[in-house]
Formats: sequence, C-alpha cells, structure tokens
Amino acid sequence: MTAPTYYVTTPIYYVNDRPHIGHAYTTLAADVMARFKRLDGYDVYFLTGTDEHGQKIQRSAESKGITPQQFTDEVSAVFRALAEDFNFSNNDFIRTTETRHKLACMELWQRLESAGHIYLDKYAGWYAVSDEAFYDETELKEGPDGTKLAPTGKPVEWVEEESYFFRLSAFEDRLLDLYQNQPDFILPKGRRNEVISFVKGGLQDLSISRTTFDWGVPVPGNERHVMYVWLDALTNYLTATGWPDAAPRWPADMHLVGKDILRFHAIYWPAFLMGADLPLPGRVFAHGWWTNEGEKISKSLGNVIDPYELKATFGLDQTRYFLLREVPFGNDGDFRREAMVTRMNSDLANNLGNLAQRSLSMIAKSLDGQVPEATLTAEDEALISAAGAPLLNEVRGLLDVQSFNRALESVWAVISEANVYIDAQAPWTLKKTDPMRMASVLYTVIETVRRVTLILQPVMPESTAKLLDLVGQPTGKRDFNALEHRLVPGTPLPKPEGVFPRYVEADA
Ligand code: ME8
Repeated sequence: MTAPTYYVTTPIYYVNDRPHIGHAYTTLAADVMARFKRLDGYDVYFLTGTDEHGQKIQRSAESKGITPQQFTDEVSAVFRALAEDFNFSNNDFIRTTETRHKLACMELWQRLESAGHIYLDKYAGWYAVSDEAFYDETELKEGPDGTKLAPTGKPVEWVEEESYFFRLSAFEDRLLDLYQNQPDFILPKGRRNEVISFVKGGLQDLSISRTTFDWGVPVPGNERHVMYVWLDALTNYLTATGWPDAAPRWPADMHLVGKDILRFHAIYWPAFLMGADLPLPGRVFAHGWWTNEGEKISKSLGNVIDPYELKATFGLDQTRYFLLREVPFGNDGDFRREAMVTRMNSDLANNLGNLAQRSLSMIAKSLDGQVPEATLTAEDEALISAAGAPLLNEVRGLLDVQSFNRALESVWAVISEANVYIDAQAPWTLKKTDPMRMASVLYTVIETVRRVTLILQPVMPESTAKLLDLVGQPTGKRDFNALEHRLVPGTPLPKPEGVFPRYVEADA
C-alpha cells in the first residue's frame, strides 16, 4: 500500500529583513505538522524558502550598494541557516531567483493569458512597496504628518504606468462557491468570514506587472514588464512540485500563513489556479501575530523578538513548546518572558521532566537499571491505555485543525494524571513495604512517559529523542506504531539524566 501524501508550505520570506519571531513561528507550525504526519505514516513534503524579487528587495540592495543578486544570495543563506538552527525538517528550500521557478512563473502566465484572463491597460493608483500591495483610495488612512498610509501603516506612493491586469473580478462567484463548498478552506472561521465579506464587497482586476524597475521575472513576450511580485511568489508552491512537468504532489494540503497575507493566499492564489485550470490547495490557515510584553513589535521601537536569543536563553525545544502552547494558533498572542519561564519550569521541568527523572532514577538505584517486571492492576492499565490510542486520536484530530495548544493541553492532561498516580502510589514508600508493587508502579510510569514522549516528538524533537533513549525505545522504532507495543521487562536502560532543565534567573 502506498503511503498517503501530505504537502505543507510556509510563506516564502522577504530577504530584506533578519529572521524574527514571525518567520520562526510559521515555519515551526509547519514543521510540527510535517513531523506529526511523517510519524503517522504519511509521505510528507514540507516546503519553505525565500521571496527575492520586487521593488522592496531591489531598493534594499541599492541602499546597501550591492546588486540584488548579491544581496539575495547573502540574506537567503541566513534564512536557510534558521531552518537548520531551529531543527526544521523542510524537504526543500526554494528561492524565487532559481531558474526552475522563473520557468514555472512564465508557464503560469502563458496559461492565464491564453485562457483570456490577462489584458494590457494602464494602472493609476496607490502602491505600498513595504507590503508589495496595491491599495484603493478608500482603504488609506492619514499619517501624523498628513501623508497617506496603507491600512498596515506603511507609506504608499502614487503609481501610474502601463500594466497587465488579471481579470480577478470575473472570479468572484467561483471564489464564493469555493468558500461555501469547502468550509475549512480558510481557517480560522473568523478570518474566513472576513475574506467572504471582502469578496462579496466586489473584486477589482489586479495589476500583475510593473515597468519602472526590472528585478523580477520577465513577462513572456514583453520584456519591458516584470511580473508583480505576488504572482511570482505564490507560484513557488507549484514550482517546488516540479510543475509544469509531472507534479504529483500538487495540490498542497496546507498553506500556513500570517493573518496579514491571507488575502493573497485565499483570494488571488485560488483565482490564479482556477484561471490556469489547476487543482486548488486543501486549506489556508492564517495565524495571529505576536506582541512583545504588550507592545506591537516594530523595528523602530527596537523590540523585535530574535528567535536566536530565545533559543540561547531558554533552549530550542522550550521555545518551540512555548510558542505553540501559550496561544491558540489563530489568535494574536503576547510574548511575556515570565510566561515563558513558567511554561519551561512548570510544564516541562516539573510535570514531565521530574516525572521521568524520579521514576528512572528509582529504577537505576533499586531495580538494576532495567525495565521492571510488572503485574498490572486495572488502574495501571487505565493510565497506560489513556496515553495510547485515545490520546493519539485526540491529538491527531486537534492537529488536523491546527489546534496546537489544545493538542498539547490534552497530552499534559495525561502527564498530570501520571503525576497524581505516582504521588498516590508512592513507590518510594513501597520500596520497603512491597517492592514488587513498586516495580509495577514504576513500569506503569515509564511506559506512560514513553507514550506521551512518542506523541510529543513533533514539537520537541531533540529532548524527546533523549527521553526516548532513556526509556529504552529503539531509535529505528519511533513512529506512532510504537504506541501499539510496550516496554519489555529486563531491557537495560541507560544512566538517567535530566532532559528538561529549570530556568534559573541569573543573579543581577
Ligand atoms: O509576507 N507575529 O514575507 P515576510 C507573528 N514574502 N507573525 C509575524 C509577525 C509577528 N509579530 N510579524 C510578521 C511575506 N509575521 C511574503 C510572503 S508567500 C507566497 C510570500 C509573519 O518576510 C507574517 O505574518 O514579510 C508573515 O507570514 C511572515 O511573518 C513574514 O513574511
């Protein structure tokens, strides 16, 4: 039987910026989806990369006095390194300056053109280079000094030039049908409703080429024009499947994006695909934005959250856990250092770490460091079973709607039960009164730890690998099938060591 496939993407990031929390956050969520699906038996393709064309990048390169190609080579490498440093398991890293991508863009353009969806006209209107987006006069607001600003707060400039247009207005009904027939095409629900009302408000044709700069994919047949950077960027999801050659991985199952770029993914992208007669992705999920200690994050305030600093201060897996546990994925969230420390110490060091450490050190000291022989009671069995198929099913269902925080909550419900169990059974007392019962209790605890650890692998790959070593789970057997087996008594265990350190504030 061939494995079912799963194709998940992140936005491709603009190379004009250092990686910040927003970049790490979306890619982390995609990584967890990808890792979970792999362990669950899927053939997974996980794509991330960099968005390298357009006026914004051209200007950034100019301001540094280097060519856009030099500039994008440098910054793209920084994003590639982020993927490695955060243990992201992407299968591919795409750059829009690659030949494979330019060819895919030109092919998509030609298909749209030959289907009659593209025409040449003149654009006159507002453009925000920072957003690489066109805005209607009615959407603009006034800045403090009387200048006009995009709804995102970014400055806009007046653009008047010859431009190709995509007949977006012709796709209104088909888009509304899509949202209707595929109710979870856009998640979360609140965002879906926003998109629906935007489309119902009427769509204007979209300017899809520019002539006043040249850092982009040339328009086939008219090289004075380069393609609008969003048409170019969105096509990356298709390029990476090998399209226009045989592309069995298309369509993507899931595009993960930030809420600010939902419109491009949920309106423009499906319209382009419909226009080219290509299958549509399964879902676009828009996550919320982080603030820092209650403040909007901005370079000018100097409060950008650096993912590397979080990793250095709290540890990589601790950071990964916090970001997904603290805030529902679709909501905005506030990064508070105090909350980070609490999660690290209470959930990880105390609840999970201590449970494992206590039981494994008793086994090392009193039971020859081997998986104990056990005679299990109904209560023992109940705890072990709760950490098996029912928990996996619950987590699977929650991850299928990107509810990372609730999935982690349900794992921690079982970890808490195991803590209540060990305290009630008090194996440290049984050591003197009933050593056989002590062995069964410790077996029950480490088997439960083994199970929850298997399920937690996608979120904390490094720490769970260490913990699985400590409970004697063979390295080649760590997919979810391992939940159907149990630890074998007599298996020798390595010397226990703590996996989840406590965070201790350095003395000022
Ligand atoms: O938009 N909290 O690239 P980008 C959470 N190239 N997420 C945040 C955030 C915050 N405070 N700030 C930014 C682009 N983000 C395009 C995508 S895809 C075909 C092209 C997120 O480098 C934001 O929502 O600006 C977006 O998903 C990403 O970081 C930044 O992307």
